[in-house]
Amino acid sequence: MTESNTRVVALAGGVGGAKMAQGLARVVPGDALTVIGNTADDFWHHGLRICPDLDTVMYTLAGIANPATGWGIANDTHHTLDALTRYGEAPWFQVGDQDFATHILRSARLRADHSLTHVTAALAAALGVTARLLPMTDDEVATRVLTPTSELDFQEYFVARRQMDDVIGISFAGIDQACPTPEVLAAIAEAVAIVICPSNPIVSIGPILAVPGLRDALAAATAPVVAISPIVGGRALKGPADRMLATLGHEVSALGVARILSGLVEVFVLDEADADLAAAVAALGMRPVVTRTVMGDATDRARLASESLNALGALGAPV
Ligand code: FO1
Repeated sequence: MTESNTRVVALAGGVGGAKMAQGLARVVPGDALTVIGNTADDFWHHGLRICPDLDTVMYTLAGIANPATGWGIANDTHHTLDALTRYGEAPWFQVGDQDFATHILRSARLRADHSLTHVTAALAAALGVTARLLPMTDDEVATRVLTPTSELDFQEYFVARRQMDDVIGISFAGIDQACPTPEVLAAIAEAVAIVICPSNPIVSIGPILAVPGLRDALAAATAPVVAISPIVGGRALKGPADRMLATLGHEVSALGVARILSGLVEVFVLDEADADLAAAVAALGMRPVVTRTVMGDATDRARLASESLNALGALGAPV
């Protein structure tokens, strides 16, 4: 179906990134696909290190993600959360019992001085994931959300307060000291195609690009870059990206996303609903590709993946 030496790197956030990664995994065999995941949503909770975006991608690639939410594990139970609640803990962050196992093992191994890269690879392999899943960095980075009244931890904003606050600023604590891993740099250097998944450009792709050296590595890569818009018809398919773009002063459209990524991207994929923006995208120096970007089932995800890669000429023959 594809050339055996096709090495594809995808930058991904949570649910949208995971769907795209699943599509890519259908057309790029085994470890020829590397997914670099956002870790700035990660946090410590009940003494455990939780990595929501890495886990969302991992569970999706393993075929065990909860289809209703996109995150967590399908048919998981919540006995542990219920027991924690009995002890007086507020159950604002819904971790299922099987999901807890992931966080318990990851935390134990991190405390035993394994790197997040190493731990993630082991967990993903145990779940049968053949694509390589890499955290953007092994260092702790934390997205902080500035609202008109306070500064919030990311999950406090996203989950506990249900994204109700206006976001007037975003920062990534720890980012200046964070290093891209050798694995991330090697994957980018060796790639034949780089895909920026349809994830929130501010808080999912933003932190990945903010890791010192990572943007330069992408610019220096020989592989062309394709980005897929997470905004369709002026609205985010999932999550608060549209409202965030607005309150941070960006245009709330696929063109607004293209502007954020300009200088980094050769091909920009936008939805048929936004075909009228193609000329403005082209004026930014990117080749626009107009197609159906709303991903339904696995076949749909694979179609969008192969169209995106074909637009870069990354696949030997159309798939
Ligand atoms: N998102 C929610 O909206 N509510 C939750 O209770 C929740 C729990 C959760 C547990 C594990 C996990 O890996 C992800 C979880 N998410 C939850 C999703 C996640 O926090 C966000 O979607 C991402 O951080 C944004 O990409």
